[in-house]
Amino acid sequence: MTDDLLVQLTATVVDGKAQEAADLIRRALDAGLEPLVIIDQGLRPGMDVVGERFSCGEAFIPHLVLAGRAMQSGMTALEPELKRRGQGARPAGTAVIGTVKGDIHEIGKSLVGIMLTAGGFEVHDLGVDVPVETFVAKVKETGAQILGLSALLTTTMVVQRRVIEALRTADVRGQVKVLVGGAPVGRAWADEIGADGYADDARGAVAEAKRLLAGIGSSAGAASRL
Ligand code: B1M
Repeated sequence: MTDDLLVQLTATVVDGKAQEAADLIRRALDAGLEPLVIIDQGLRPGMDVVGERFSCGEAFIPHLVLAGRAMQSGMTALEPELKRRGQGARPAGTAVIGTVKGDIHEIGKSLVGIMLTAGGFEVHDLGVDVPVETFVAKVKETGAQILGLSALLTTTMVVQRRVIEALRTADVRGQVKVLVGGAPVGRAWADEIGADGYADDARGAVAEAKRLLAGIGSSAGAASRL
């Protein structure tokens, strides 16, 4: 029955049915499914299907928009449960996150924000299409230890590098660990631009943020010292 709910959830995202997605999330939680299983095996596969269809010309921008709304509606329904599970955890630190300038993809970044909150971080989510200077100003204002930069387009990945350069220019690079992510981003890119960390999904982002604050090195961490 639970497998059936996940299959139905994937279909509601593909079909862009926001209200049905939220209703199914509540049924899935009532049936005892873990929120992360619901995301990984219910919601996310729907976005992948729509993305593949878009790539081969079988889906168009309105389909992406509707699927995005359905996924976000599902995440909104899941958020209280994810946050509840994070309550009582020792404060992990302060994080500023956002999707870089030129890029309006919101869902993955929001999921990273929700998971960081659930993982005990105080999160300042700057939204999408965030100018380089806004990231720098927010890091200064909040004294954040983690800066999370999301980019979903090959054309906007380069803005992650610009933010890191701007942090150096503003003399705050040493105060904050920079975590990068988004579909086209990989560890090699993180190393190349001198980011401290990289994660390929929201769960990984929380683990990576905690690892960075614990000061454990990695290949990307080594690059940041260049
Ligand atoms: Co766009 N889009 N899109 N899109 N879109 C992609 C990314 C694309 C791969 C689709 C495709 O061609 N198959 C393609 C990019 C190609 C490329 O550059 N390599 C693409 C394109 C081309 C475009 C436009 C240019 C289309 C056009 O106008 N011709 C345009 C660009 C607009 C802009 O940003 N300037 C565009 C627009 C849109 C919509 C606005 C319509 C909509 C977004 C709606 C919204 O966000 N509110 C949209 C959507 C929905 C998608 C797809 C289908 C789904 C993205 C998504 O939400 N996935 C996407 C194809 C795909 O990814 N399958 C696609 C679900 C989400 C949970 O996953 O965002 O990957 P994701 O986030 C993951 C990880 O990446 C990671 O963790 C998240 C959760 O596990 N992660 C991080 C993300 N950020 C992280 C940060 C971290 C760590 C991990 O640390 C800080």
